[in-house]
Amino acid sequence: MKFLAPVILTALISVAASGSVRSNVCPSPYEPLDETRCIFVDAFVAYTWQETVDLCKTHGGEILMIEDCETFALVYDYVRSQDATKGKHYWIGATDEVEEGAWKFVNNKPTPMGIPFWGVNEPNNGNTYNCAFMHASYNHYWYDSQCGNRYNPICLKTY
Ligand SMILES: [Ca+2]
Repeated sequence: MKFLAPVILTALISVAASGSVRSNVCPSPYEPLDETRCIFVDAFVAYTWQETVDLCKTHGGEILMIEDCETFALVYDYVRSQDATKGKHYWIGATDEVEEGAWKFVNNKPTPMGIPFWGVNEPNNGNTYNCAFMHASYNHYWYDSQCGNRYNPICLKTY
């Protein structure tokens, strides 16, 4: 058994690795995020919030919506692990344009508030800051901003 263990371990690792390689099912320009979702990050062209919503629809997906910690961690790791992407601000598909302080995603679900999603005391800029983005200088925690600012887009698409 002492000599068998590494063989079994190697076999398990190769099964796990082949199970996670799903690049063939995410259409370009998307790459795999996890077992059910593809991600597209454009680190080179900045858009307004509404332009980002429209861009993602054009690419058959939706502007980034983060409804749980696991998704935040996956997106965070994806963005922070690449030199081209880690220094940029990214729009999130959350807005309080309709009712000040009532943050909702573009799919109309409520946006999670507080830790570990938003920056300290965010969102805090009232009626003129109605769109959310991930702030590159603050560990990509969420901040409110003017929707007409230009930040980089992240789109998600289910397989
Ligand atoms: Ca607001």
